[in-house]
Amino acid sequence: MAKNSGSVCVVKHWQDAPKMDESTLVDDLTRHFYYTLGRDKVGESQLYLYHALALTIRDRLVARCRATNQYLADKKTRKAAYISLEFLMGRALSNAVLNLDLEDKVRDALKEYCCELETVAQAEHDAGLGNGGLGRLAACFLDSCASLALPVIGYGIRYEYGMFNQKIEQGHQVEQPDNWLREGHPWELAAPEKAKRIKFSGHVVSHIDRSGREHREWIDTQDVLAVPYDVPIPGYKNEVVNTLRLWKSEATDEFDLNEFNAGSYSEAVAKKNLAEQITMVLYPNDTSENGKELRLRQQYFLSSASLQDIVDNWVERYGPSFNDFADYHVFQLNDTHPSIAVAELMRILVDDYELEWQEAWQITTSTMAYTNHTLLPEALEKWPVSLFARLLPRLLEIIYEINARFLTEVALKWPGDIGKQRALSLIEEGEQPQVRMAYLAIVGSYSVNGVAALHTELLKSGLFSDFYQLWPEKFNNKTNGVTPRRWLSHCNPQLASLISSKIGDAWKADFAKISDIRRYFDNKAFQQKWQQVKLENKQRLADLVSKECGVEFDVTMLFDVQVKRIHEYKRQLLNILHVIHLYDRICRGDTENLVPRCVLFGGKAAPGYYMAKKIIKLINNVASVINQDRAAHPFLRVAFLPNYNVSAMEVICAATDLSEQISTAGKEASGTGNMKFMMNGAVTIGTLDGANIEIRECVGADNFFLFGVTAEQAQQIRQDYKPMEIIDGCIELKRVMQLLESGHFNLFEPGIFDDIVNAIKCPSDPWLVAQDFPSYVKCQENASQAYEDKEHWLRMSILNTAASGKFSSDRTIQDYCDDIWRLSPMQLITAN
Ligand code: 21N
Repeated sequence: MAKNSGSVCVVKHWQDAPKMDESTLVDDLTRHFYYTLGRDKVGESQLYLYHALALTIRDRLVARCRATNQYLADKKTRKAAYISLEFLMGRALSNAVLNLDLEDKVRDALKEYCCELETVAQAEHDAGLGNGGLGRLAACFLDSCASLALPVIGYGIRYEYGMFNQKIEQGHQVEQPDNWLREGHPWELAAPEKAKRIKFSGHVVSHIDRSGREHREWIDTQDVLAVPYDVPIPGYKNEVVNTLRLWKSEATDEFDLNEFNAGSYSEAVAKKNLAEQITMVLYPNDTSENGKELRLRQQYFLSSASLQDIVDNWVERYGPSFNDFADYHVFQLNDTHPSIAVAELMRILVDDYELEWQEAWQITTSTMAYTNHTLLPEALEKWPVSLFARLLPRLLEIIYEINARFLTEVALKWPGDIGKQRALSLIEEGEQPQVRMAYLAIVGSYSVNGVAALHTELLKSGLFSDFYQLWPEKFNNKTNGVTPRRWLSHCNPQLASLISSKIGDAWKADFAKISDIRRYFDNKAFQQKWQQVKLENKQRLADLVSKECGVEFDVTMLFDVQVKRIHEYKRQLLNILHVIHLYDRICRGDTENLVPRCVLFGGKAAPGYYMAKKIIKLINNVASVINQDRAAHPFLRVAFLPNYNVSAMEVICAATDLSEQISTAGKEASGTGNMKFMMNGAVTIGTLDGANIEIRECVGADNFFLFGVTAEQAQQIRQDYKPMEIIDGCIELKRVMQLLESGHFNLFEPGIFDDIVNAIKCPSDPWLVAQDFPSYVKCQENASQAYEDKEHWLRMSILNTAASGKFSSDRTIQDYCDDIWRLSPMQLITAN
């Protein structure tokens, strides 16, 4: 400490980043274990060793984080903020060790404690702050942004409870709270001094100043504090450490003070609860909007805190002048969830900084960019105007103003067409008028993107076609990707080192290079090793399935896997019908060319999604009948793995032979699990949907099992769909339906699958399960025959990995950067 001239004590700037050599790592690990954590016995539990190691690694991250922040403070650079209600991060330790290039040294250091890195790493709880693809995409994007040295900050919510834990009881899903912070979260650093104040409720008053300008003031609000918790995001071997800033809600002090003074202790506490509720729990609804007030509070809380953070930083450094603000900022909205940010930025600029509407709108519409993740109509967010009026009255006024100006533009484009104005209005009229959040996002953004080629085309021709006619230049595609560090290097270390032994390891930072492995697809010795790795990964998964489900998987059998959120459009039902068909063949003795399979399912149903929960129950009942049948044992095993999450996928995707991507064409925006499987050498059985189409283009039609109708055909077929005729015309499906209806899988639970049976037979089944069943069964037979030919399958497997270069999120982020963000990589001077 150096004494300042005054009474303030200034900490001398910490010069030396902690050393990266093994002996310093051991020292730090020991110091954290004994002193930071106050423990003295190793071995009792891996938890404290995990914490000590995490703190040791965190020290190294914090040092680099400071360097990155220093760079950004010294240099006026254009930055992006990725604003998302979800970040499905999974575990952080191994990822940090990998990206800091500390793996060998950490392994050696842990030897002093007789521990394996893998076992210690398993003590970490998954950070499950997301539902599915959208949240995991955000996590992959952060890894890629840091690895490409791009100045990108993530903004999200620090949910106290993340995605629920799923148990299976008597075949039913049971949800349990995910208290992921209970044992501490060593990766975060709170910054209470940077807390922001978020307004809710109250009302708006108007006053005219001396120059005749009207000022709107939002007053008598019930404020909540947003406290930032920063999580470091290390780039891959490049010294960059970016930040994920997660906001926690807290009560403001005046709440307590005022009410304490009035003597109402309990009222004060009750209000504290209301404030702290905002970030208490992640909504687990996945693709369907849920319309709860608390959810809108979360959305505004995140949007306002994040924008205030950026604007405050700007004003601190450059003063309240916004001339070139838009040159230095872009806000990427992860779906419509944070789209209230459009109106909030207007509020900040117009109300807080007194910009003219035109100027503020110019800034807003050159900084906001919106990503759409779904075409499902039930997922389109709408909020009742009445709720907005009560909770966010000033924002509703701003939305009305945006709408009025927008509708004059519509009237110019389509003169006299009142229908167009009604159709495009940000306000849906009706008994209960609603704010259309997607329209707000489109109107307020300079970029609107879909997440796979087909999806973007469908946005332009369907859902958003009027907007596309109005502003074709806004629309663009950014096909999703996943990070090859977590989804190959980390989760499949044996395959990674086999690949690197042939082509070096430059593919980890430049995944286009993975195609170099194609040269070896016909090489016998290489195929041998490839198969050996797959077998060992299959054994690792078999052990997990045995432990969690009590079902024995045989690694010589084909591993057929479908893991993802349970949803009718994803058609887990089609998959289980195929399983029932295989079982029927076994029962009939038709086993001559039956290729033995282990079929694995995993995924969570939204707690209120009745049909999805029925489907879980059906899968479990079918599994239990089949697994108990000795005749089926040599040919078929079926398991439902409870609590599918990021860490489970790390084991699963490395061990899969056949990846099930069987959504009704036109419904899955992209899919990203499909990419993780492909990277790890699984072959896809899939429809022409989402990114499957691009996967098939990359790997070649011969190395992809395609079935089912196209998105276009699906639309046609729905006009005059007759599932009963399909069932009558397909003996296999007829027998499957008979088995289902006979109660074979629910002998003691009569009627429980009636709704499923009826859904399949229903002419208005939007998912066309019966329609695609015959071609699916045929395609599965082709896959089985291909698997029988071991060499053929190995070639396909290698070719899939080799062709997966496009599906790195590094490529995706480079595309965002080139077309939307226009950021320059940071050039950090390396420390050690
Ligand atoms: C997915 F509960 N979209 S997960 C696509 F109200 N949307 O389905 C997938 F809070 N979630 O095809 C694509 O690969 C992936 O995004 C990445 O692009 C998802 C929406 C959602 C809606 C409501 C809620 C939560 C999430 C809730």
